[in-house]
Amino acid sequence: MPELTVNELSTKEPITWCPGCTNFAILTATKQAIAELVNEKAVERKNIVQVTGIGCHAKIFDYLNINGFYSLHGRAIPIGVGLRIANPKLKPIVFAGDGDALAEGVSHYIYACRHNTDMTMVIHDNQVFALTTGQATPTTERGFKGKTTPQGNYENPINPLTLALSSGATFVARTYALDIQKTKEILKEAVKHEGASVVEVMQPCLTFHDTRDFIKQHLYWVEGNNKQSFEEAYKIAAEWDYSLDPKSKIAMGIFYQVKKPTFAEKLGIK
Ligand SMILES: Cc1ncc(C[n+]2csc(CCOP(=O)(O)OP(=O)(O)O)c2C)c(N)n1
Ligand SMILES: [Mg+2]
Repeated sequence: MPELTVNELSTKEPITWCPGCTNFAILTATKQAIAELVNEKAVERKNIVQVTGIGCHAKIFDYLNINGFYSLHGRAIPIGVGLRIANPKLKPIVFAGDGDALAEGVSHYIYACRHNTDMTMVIHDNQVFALTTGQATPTTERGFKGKTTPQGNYENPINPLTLALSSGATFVARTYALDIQKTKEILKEAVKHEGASVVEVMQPCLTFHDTRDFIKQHLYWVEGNNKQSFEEAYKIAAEWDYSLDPKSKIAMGIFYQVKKPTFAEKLGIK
């Protein structure tokens, strides 16, 4: 079989993200990750299924040339669970927004982690509802002025990674969209992992929540840590409270990876 190229994973659809959108970087990292996984025979192209919700992130569906299911806002995760259970050969990659996965879809997020469903959840975290033009989501910092919070967001953010860990996810990572190489590597490990993989990709929205400078200045990479320790992973994941506090330290990398029975294994259908 000839090598699968990144070009073959592209479509001819005109891309409607804003110029410079950090989703372009996620698309590039994803195409590179899939090409390498297929060429390394870790997974067959026909078995990778992308599932998206609705939002700016979900437009990736039109630009990524693999099988897929373009679902509803807040419902990408249960579609991924259903695909994995109905056809155990499939490797779903769910692309969900922070609004998608943590507001309307949060019960599905918790349960996919709790069941340890063998699939990858890529959370495009721009800390805003972008497609609907700039409202606060569960990860938006306190004080953010948007269309639904003109006097400033009065809630504290939900941390998607401590939530994933405490719900039972067995692979938990955070990355920065504009580091395409690191994002590609983490996505590959997430897809290879057997169990519920959560990859939070910080992807500042240039139009409604542009935190590029803040995130770049405050991030650091966790390398070679003890990925088996739940307590250590929880501590690293909880370090940043999603605020724009100048003292913030934003850990990036794979925080946790353990092997536990998957949903399909527990159901005896693998
Ligand atoms: C069932 C349903 N609820 C709400 C909406 C409205 N809606 C569409 S996109 C969107 C915001 C998406 O935000 P997020 O998931 O963070 O993705 P982003 O656009 O930031 O990538 C909302 C609320 C919808 N289309 N369908
Ligand atoms: Mg969003």
